[in-house]
Amino acid sequence: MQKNIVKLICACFVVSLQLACSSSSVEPSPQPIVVVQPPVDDTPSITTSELIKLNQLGYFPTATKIAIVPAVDASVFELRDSSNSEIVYTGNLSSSMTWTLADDKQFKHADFSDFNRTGEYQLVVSGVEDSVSFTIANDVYDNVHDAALKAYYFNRASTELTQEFAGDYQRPLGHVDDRVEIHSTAASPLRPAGNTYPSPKGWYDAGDFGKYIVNSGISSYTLLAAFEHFPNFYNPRLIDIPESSNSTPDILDEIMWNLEWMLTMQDPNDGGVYHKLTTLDFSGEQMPHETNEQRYFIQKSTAATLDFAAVMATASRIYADFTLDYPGKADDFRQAAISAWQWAQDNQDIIYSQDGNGVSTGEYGDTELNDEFAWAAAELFILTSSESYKDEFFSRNVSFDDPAWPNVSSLAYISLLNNAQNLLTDSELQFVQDNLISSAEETLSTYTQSPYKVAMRRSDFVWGSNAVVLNRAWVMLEAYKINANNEFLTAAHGALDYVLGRNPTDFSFITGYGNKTPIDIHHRQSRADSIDAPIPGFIVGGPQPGQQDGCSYPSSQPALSYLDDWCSYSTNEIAINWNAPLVYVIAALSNL
Ligand code: G3I
Ligand code: 9MR
Repeated sequence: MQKNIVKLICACFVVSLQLACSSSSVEPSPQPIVVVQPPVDDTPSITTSELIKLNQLGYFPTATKIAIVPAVDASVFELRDSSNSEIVYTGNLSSSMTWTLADDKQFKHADFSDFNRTGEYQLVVSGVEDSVSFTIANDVYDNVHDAALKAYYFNRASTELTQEFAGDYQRPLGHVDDRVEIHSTAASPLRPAGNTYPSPKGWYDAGDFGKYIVNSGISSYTLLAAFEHFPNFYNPRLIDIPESSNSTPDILDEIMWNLEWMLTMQDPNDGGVYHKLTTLDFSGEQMPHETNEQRYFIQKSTAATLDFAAVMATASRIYADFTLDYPGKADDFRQAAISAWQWAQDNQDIIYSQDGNGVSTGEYGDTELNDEFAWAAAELFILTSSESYKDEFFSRNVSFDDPAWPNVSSLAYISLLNNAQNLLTDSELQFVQDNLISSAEETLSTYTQSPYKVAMRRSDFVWGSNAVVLNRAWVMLEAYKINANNEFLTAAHGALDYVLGRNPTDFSFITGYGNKTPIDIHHRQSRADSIDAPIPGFIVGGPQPGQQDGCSYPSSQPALSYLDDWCSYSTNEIAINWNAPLVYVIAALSNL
């Protein structure tokens, strides 16, 4: 106790010195007081087992930097240089607050936003274990960004992962997908049930080995948007994949692996697109090459066909600049998009449902297709400049909903804002901007009012909640492009801080990045290989109270209902549509 009092007096002295200094200066003080004196004793008695929650990787120098500190008696905090324990900054803790989505436990904020010197630091508060060591630097997220992108390579189907590119995670060739069977639900006169066709490549959807068009659609689009919006960031960027030596940016090589598969999901006879390519049931805890169940093309659907059309139209405009490595692809994508659109016009309401069809892999069922029509129309308008597609977009009159696999209206808005400003009338552009901004402002107000500084409401804690956090951040970043209000950037940054550790579970949710990260993820390769650590760079689904897997959770609270266990496929699986906004958000925060 005595030690704590000495420490507190010391810290208070520094705080008052700092206040005195800054109030006497005319200009705002650019840098806080530096005190070189080490504390008298740096092993305070710990009065709580709760940890300090902050971004375990760290922060950009100019970012808003808020840590969540359990509500101990202390009223001040210190930042110490990790290399020599020198106190480099002190500040006052906020008053106590609670978050109803996390058990109403009390906590305080430690805000060190105005400390912007690069280095390695720890946050120290009397009565709590010192925080993990974190970095303040401009390149603090470079490695996690590259790992999140490289994760797609690790989820490639139909290929061997060699030691050269996969290191310890090398694995033999699996899922060649050269003889995929037409399922009875997918039969047509020219492609009857039982016939087989090749459908190689693509990314495994998640921890399972299925390949699903709806989810591939939003995932591919989000990565394409990252490249299209930030080409200078991606042009020189290498992630060490087999195509790294060609002249195309690696991100586009990686996406091409999936686009080439998507093309094979279209029936060339009519333009319709199969909903998914999977086995009838999920496979066991096996490596890709150990599985041998028959895989099927399963039912054409309007949602899959429209998502396919949108992605193909987007890809056509982007790969038109990369004909050296990908000659003819932009034309193939364009044709594929147009014929898919045509099929959807003739088949406006073919919903995929697996009620009674004997298939139990992921459903990705969606009954509301206005947004899919609007998205495909917007991308085809951008590609062709044809007014009929524009009219279709506006006639669908879709509200702006945050990006998610069943809600793709926002993707149409985002493409129109980034690519069609010259093709729209002033009032059309205004309509598009207003819709995005009003949705973004609601999210911003959730952020502003959030005691945990994350723009999440109770209803946002669904399967894949971490991607909800990040997709909402993406919307903040699009809003910032329209209206350079720094609060949008701060809210987007808050989302990254949340998934990297400033959340009530104490986990950084990205495998291999942070001090406490998911180990036992629901990912078949990571489960079935003989390596303890999971493949790095994957973000897990995250907390949500549904607990659909029936595992034993530590809490039923929305933001605490998370389990780092293979059992927990509803919170601890990984998925391609969850990594994509992580990639986008880091790219955008690094460039805006
Ligand atoms: O549509 C309803 C909505 O009306 C309601 O308000 C809301 C309340 O929770 O639920 C909505 O349905 C949810 C649906 O996703 C759409 O968001 C379901 O409850 C929820 O269980 C469902 O979860 C999906 C899950 O598969 C189970 O089908 C996830 O979004 C989806 O990401 C996940 O995807 C799986 C694939 O099927 C298979 N591969 C792995 C992948 C990741 O786990
Ligand atoms: O492993 C499957 C996972 O990839 C899916 O996302 C999840 C939900 O569809 O289902 C998992 O498979 C489980 C199955 O649905 C029920 N039995 C247990 C399986 C996991 O061990």
